[in-house]
Amino acid sequence: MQLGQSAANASASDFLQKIAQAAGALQAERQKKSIAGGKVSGGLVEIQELENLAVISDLHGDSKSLLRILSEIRYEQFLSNPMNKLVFLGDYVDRGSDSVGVMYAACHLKGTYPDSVVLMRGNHEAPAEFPFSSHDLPYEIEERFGGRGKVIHQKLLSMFKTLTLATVVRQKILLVHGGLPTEDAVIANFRESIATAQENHVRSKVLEELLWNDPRQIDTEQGWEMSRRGLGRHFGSGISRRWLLASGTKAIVRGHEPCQGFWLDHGDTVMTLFSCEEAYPKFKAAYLMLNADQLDGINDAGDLSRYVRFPKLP
Ligand SMILES: [Mn+2]
Repeated sequence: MQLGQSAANASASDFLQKIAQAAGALQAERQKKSIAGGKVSGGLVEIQELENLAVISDLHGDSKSLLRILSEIRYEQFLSNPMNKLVFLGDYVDRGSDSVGVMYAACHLKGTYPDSVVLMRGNHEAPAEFPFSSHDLPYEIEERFGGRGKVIHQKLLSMFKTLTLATVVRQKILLVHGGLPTEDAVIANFRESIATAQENHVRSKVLEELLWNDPRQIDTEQGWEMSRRGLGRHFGSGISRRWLLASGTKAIVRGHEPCQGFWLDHGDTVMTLFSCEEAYPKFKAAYLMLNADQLDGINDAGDLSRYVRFPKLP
């Protein structure tokens, strides 16, 4: 595919140009407070009107899986319609062999089709205050671009601050990278909490929880426990139910954990979706693809599972 070749041959200047275009598109939609068919409030995107929805989850530097999925959805045609939406759940980089290729493609898509593409933030695109591993992106950039690697990395870190933190699609689906924040006040005031999570990330846990939390069976009264990851929390089904009520949606879709393409939790209210294989050869890559009528028929994450697709091997 041409996009794959452009990414593979990109010079430092080419990559910087793609990053600048994506950053410009992200800033513009925040200033305008809108995207075709929906609105933008800081880190929160709410899409009301759309024709088709595709969701791609963690890629972790697996550009082959990304290009296969893009080719299956015939992305140039798909994204040329601003009412078709392609949402990325974050974790573009680290672990796989081609973080630069995946990041280049993601920036190209957002810069070229700003109304059709939602780029969400994963914990591998976290602010510098959160130490995490493995983080090989800076080394891959330096190896490929040498002396210009530092400025490329700086520009990426600054663009990461404006990636979307949660997406609500039509009173049906709530999309996050990791999971749902657990504090009562955050759930009660979820729009404002998500909209400002990046700006407040040092004094509040909302950003950390969105990027790191995992769904688990939890028996404690408070409905959550500390995560073994060292950052974030495990949230129980009570938290999931309260988020569905607060946001008026039917299903939560998140990435963050490898699985056989997808996995359901919390009585079919939460779907984990995963889109890479290279760094996780025991698991399968998958993506979601459905139209607005199919979306309107959804009553839980179990209903969504019939729209999970597994990209065919070449
Ligand atoms: Mn993750």
